[in-house]
Amino acid sequence: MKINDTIAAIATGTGPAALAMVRISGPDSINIGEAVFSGKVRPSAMESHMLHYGHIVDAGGAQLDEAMLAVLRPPHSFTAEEMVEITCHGGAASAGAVLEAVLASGARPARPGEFSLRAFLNGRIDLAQAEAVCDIINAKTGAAARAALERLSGGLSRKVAAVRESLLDAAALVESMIDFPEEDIPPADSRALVQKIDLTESQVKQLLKGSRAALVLKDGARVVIAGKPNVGKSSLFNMLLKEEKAIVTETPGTTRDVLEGWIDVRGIPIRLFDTAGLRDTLDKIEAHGISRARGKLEQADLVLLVLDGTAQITGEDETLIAETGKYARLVLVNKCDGPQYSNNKFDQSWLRISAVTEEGLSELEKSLVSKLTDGQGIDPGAAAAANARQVQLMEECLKHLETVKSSLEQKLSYELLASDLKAAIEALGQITGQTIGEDVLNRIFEKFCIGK
Ligand SMILES: Nc1nc2c(ncn2[C@@H]2O[C@H](COP(=O)(O)OP(=O)(O)OP(=O)(O)O)[C@@H](O)[C@H]2O)c(=O)[nH]1
Ligand SMILES: [Mg+2]
Repeated sequence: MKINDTIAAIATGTGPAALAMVRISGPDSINIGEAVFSGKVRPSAMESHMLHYGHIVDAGGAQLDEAMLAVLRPPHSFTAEEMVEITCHGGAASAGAVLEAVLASGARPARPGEFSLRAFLNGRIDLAQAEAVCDIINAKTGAAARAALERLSGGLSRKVAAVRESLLDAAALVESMIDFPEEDIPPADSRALVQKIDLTESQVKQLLKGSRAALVLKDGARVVIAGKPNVGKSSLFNMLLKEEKAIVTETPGTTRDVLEGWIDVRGIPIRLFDTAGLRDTLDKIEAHGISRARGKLEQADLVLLVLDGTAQITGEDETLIAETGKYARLVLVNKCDGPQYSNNKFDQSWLRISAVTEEGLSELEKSLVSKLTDGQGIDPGAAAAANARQVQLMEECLKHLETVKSSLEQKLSYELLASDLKAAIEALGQITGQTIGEDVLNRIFEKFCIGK
């Protein structure tokens, strides 16, 4: 991919804001800055990374906005190219007018993710780091942002590169064996090869093992509260949301529509749903709500089935306990603050909570994290595959390593082994982008936002 033009975009979000930024990257950046900026210092004479006050003007010299301009000289810029950043007033009109002036002076509108693509193509960051840039922008909790920042600073890339290096060593060893008959190969070399393959396999497995936690941190999870009417679903929803969003009354069948809200549970962004109590009903509106509730259950990453500990467990509860068994779920016995109905038989694993006194909240949070991460817990510093592409490539790498191992066991030819080893190395290379096609790159970067 050749880069020889200059791109520009508004890098900040839409809507009213104090400030906005227009970003320019490419060989004409400073020339364009000269054309649109009027201030004490000309952009071509500016020191790198220093802000200068002035005005943005159109081709006729009319002032469009007050602004600060910085020149970022290569290679010390985000794209490693010559860049200019103009900070102007926020809101659609001002930044739009500045961008128009920049485009009129010769820049081309940037495509989504094109600044990051250039940073990647110019070797400033690798592909896993570029993906992390996107993850930081989309992070919904502090822990998710920290995990993405760790990937941007190369946490995952370094691990992947180290494994790839080991495999390259193994490949060199195999190449050296190809020309020799089996009996001439020192047993120590064969052992070293097996050891290297085993070690890399366990390292890749480790990176995959943490992926469930990394993915849930990045993408969040859908958690649906369900149960029969009046067990305290909406009270639990409000408690977790820390807001009286749902109507709570002592009348069964209060909630009709599905309600939702975002919560942060120990770093995991959770989209929480409150639903209508599940029961047989002749009420047409309630029946609509119940069918919506069932629809939500189908899409849930985790179901919180709520029971009422102060009342006798009914056939309706039993049916729901059986029915929701097919989902990932936690069963919660609510109202543990009240007088408990003594003849109920509850499973040991069911959590006792109170949506009124918040008893059991900490246990509930702990169980939520554990369920959603397959018992891994959340560690923003841990390196792990953090998107479907990385997971797929690591799985591909493992598949090839398995073949290498079975070829070794069956004493098949080293040529065959070398080609599987190469495929494993290539899969890892695609994670960081060392070996990757243009079409794949375009597919990855088009998911980014404009200006990044
Ligand atoms: N003592 C006690 N009462 C609770 C608790 N949780 C809910 N309640 C009461 O139980 C009643 C029903 O609560 P809701 O939260 O509306 O129950 P729901 O499951 O959403 O009910 P529907 O929307 O009708 O399906 C209300 O009177 C609540 O105040 C709890 O933990 N302890
Ligand atoms: Mg309710």
